[in-house]
Amino acid sequence: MKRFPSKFLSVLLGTAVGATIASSATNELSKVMKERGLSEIDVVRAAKTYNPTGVKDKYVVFSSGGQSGQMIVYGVPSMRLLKYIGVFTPEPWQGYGFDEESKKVLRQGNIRGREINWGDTHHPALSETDGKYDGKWLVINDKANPRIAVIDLADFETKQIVVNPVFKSEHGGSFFTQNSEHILEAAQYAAPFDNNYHPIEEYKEAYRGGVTVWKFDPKIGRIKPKDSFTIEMPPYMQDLSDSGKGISDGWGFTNSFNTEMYTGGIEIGMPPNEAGMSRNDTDFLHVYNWKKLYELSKDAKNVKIINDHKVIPMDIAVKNDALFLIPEPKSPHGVDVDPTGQYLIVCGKLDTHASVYDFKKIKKLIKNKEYVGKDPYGIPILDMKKSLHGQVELGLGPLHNQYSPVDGEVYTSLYVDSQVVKWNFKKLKVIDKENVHYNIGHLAGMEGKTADPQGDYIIALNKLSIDRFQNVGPLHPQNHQLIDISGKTMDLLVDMPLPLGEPHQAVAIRASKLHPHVRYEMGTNTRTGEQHIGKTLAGEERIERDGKNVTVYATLVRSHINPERITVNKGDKVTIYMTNLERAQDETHGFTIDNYDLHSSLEPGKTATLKFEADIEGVFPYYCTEFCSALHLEMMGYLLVKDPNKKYESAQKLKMKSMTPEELKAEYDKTVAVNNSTDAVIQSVVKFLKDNKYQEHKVVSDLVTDAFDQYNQIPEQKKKANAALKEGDVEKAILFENMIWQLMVKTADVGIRAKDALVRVIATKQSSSAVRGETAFAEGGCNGCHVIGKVSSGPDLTGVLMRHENGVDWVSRFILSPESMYKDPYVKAMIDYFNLKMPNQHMSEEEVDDIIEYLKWVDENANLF
Ligand code: CUK
Ligand code: CUA
Repeated sequence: MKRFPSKFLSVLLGTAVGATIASSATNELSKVMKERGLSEIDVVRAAKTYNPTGVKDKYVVFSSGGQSGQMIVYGVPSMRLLKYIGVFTPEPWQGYGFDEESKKVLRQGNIRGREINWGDTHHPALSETDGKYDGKWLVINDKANPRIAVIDLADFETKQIVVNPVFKSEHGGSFFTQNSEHILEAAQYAAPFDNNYHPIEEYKEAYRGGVTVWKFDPKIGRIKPKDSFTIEMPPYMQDLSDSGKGISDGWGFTNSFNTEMYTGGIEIGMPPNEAGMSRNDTDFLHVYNWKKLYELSKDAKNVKIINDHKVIPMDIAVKNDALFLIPEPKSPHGVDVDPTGQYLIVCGKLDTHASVYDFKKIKKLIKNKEYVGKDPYGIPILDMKKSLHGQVELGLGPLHNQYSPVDGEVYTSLYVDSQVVKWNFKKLKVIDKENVHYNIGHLAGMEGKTADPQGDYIIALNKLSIDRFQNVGPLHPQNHQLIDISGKTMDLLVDMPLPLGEPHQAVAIRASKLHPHVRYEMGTNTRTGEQHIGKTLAGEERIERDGKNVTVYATLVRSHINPERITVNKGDKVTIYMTNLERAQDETHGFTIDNYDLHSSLEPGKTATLKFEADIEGVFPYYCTEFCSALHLEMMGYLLVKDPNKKYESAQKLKMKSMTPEELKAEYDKTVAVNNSTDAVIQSVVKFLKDNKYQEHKVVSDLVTDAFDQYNQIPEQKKKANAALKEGDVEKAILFENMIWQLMVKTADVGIRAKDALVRVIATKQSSSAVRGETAFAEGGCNGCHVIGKVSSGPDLTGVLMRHENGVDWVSRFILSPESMYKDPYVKAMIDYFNLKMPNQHMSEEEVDDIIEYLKWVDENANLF
């Protein structure tokens, strides 16, 4: 046997593992490494990110979807994609923007009456309690069309979009305050607050920047626009922001650029914006007391109403000591408050330094009214040097920061250098640098901007992916790189291409903090959380007509849509309420009508509405769009639209030969017999489940509940079958018996899943060798003839090791070289009985050892098969 030359494998495999197992795995591993050209460190990195099937991630990342106007959800450390969430953009899979309920949410994002169907999402934020993530709500901004959306983490659906009433673009959003009472949103490109024309020459007088302080109700997860206000600010281009926490709670911080108030004009021979907007050595950090301003905003005399929205003018804010400016190195980008709230780090794209401001110093200057001057709008300016804790040279193009659980440690992205730098902002010392691929923007730490950063990993959100992935054309995917920060120095583990827009920022939360539900209460309008007016239970399905308005109350359940025919007149206005009656997990049904540009996704318990005008005559199939069951294709019906002004000739009825009464009776008997034997199988599964106390295991008992949901519908169908039989309608009785069989199949389907799940929980744990053995058994095709627990085209292997003297030896020899044993009297008898010879599958010795381990495990749990 070949030995792997290095020691690291024994570390990898754990010292407790037996030598044989280790050496066989070692062999395999060294083969794979050679074939794929992997180094030892590659394998270690792979092991740090690999999730075996069924194993879940420790962290969940919510990434902005950039220009897709969506959100991207993925896991860390596996970097496996979990979901896209439709936010500012219609998303057909989720029915988002196609059913009435979600359309209502999407259309809240209309601006001045215009439908907007995309967004430039930048900064997601998770709701906080005491500065720590609570896993309840997620918000994200749209830079292009200044809006903020709220997503409910109970179901990962978008519930609200609010348009900023005064900004024309924004960027410094969205940032939750430490108890999610408010969300800060700063403008980007200064513009008039009203919606009128103002010549660019009046830039300084009529154009404005600002920060909107949205009121948020963390109990219901909605922004309250009426209770929100905007702080007017000079037409400096406000940029990223952060809200204070701990000792700076109540305060907000917003960077800016273009304090030059330059307005460009290449077309008239002026130098371009990029030159004029970066002329000054410093720009201004805005420091404001949003808490005080919020109280002030409640009094009408402190606010101007613009576009139906409260605005606190600059002079009111200044008069109340609630708005200040501090110089900061030119063209800054990120401002990030540390976990205690005392320090804020400002990074400038054009400065190699990070500037660490000390809020205690800032507060003292404010208290003593120690100003170095005022800006042209009368806002007091604090001394930069006296506000600073210090500055550190980090490298070229520092942008954004994420904190570590180690006191004073922070990670900063270097855009130009394409590096992540780890440094200490208290001691003002650089500790470590890690190269990443080209042009990192944000970086995402694990809860790295909360009061409770977790460390472990950091993700570099790179702008370019040149040469990293398979070329998919000139538009490249983004590249998120996972970095292990648990050691002394950083270690880049893996790249993940993100194929959906340019995500600027991502936030990561411990998976254990998320508790989304798997089903809705029956008849829920999921976008409002309320009972839906169209909620329809089994037996309540109907079609109502009121003049030209047709309302359909429909249900969906495996595997039919009720009703299955909807006939309307051309020109009718049709409303279809659909309720998914399923209680079983993951039993979503989709619903569409061909040619109508409609789609809905109905998760268990959800009610949604499709509305349309039946404006063209014809026959339109409708169907379920999720492959939900074996009879999914049959889950369909017809919308028939007829023209009331037309006469239709009925087609000649085709004369079909019908069955004789004897034939019908025979078919009926056969159907009933099949049902009876299917029921016997179900009963045996039920007995097994009961004998093994399935109720004690939540996963199993949930499945059993799902199974009985199906099974309990049988008596109703049986009644109908018997009634039909009594009336002499054997044809109909057969169809109802068939329905019973469908219900039985669905019951058995879940029931067997429950049985498997139960076996998995109660069986003894498989050794890693037995696990490999089971795989070898399957991959070698052994299960083609040998079904554990059953005689099929080969003998049952339960107990095989005990059937023969020196069973282990005997079985090993037989697998390795069956031909040599065909003459053995026992083997000969078996060959005669099954009329089949055990073939040589050319297994290796290791595989045979593993299979033996697997068979031992089978014997230990023989009672379960
Ligand atoms: S911004 Cu894109 S890299 Cu919008 Cu936060 Cu800095
Ligand atoms: Cu329901 Cu397919």
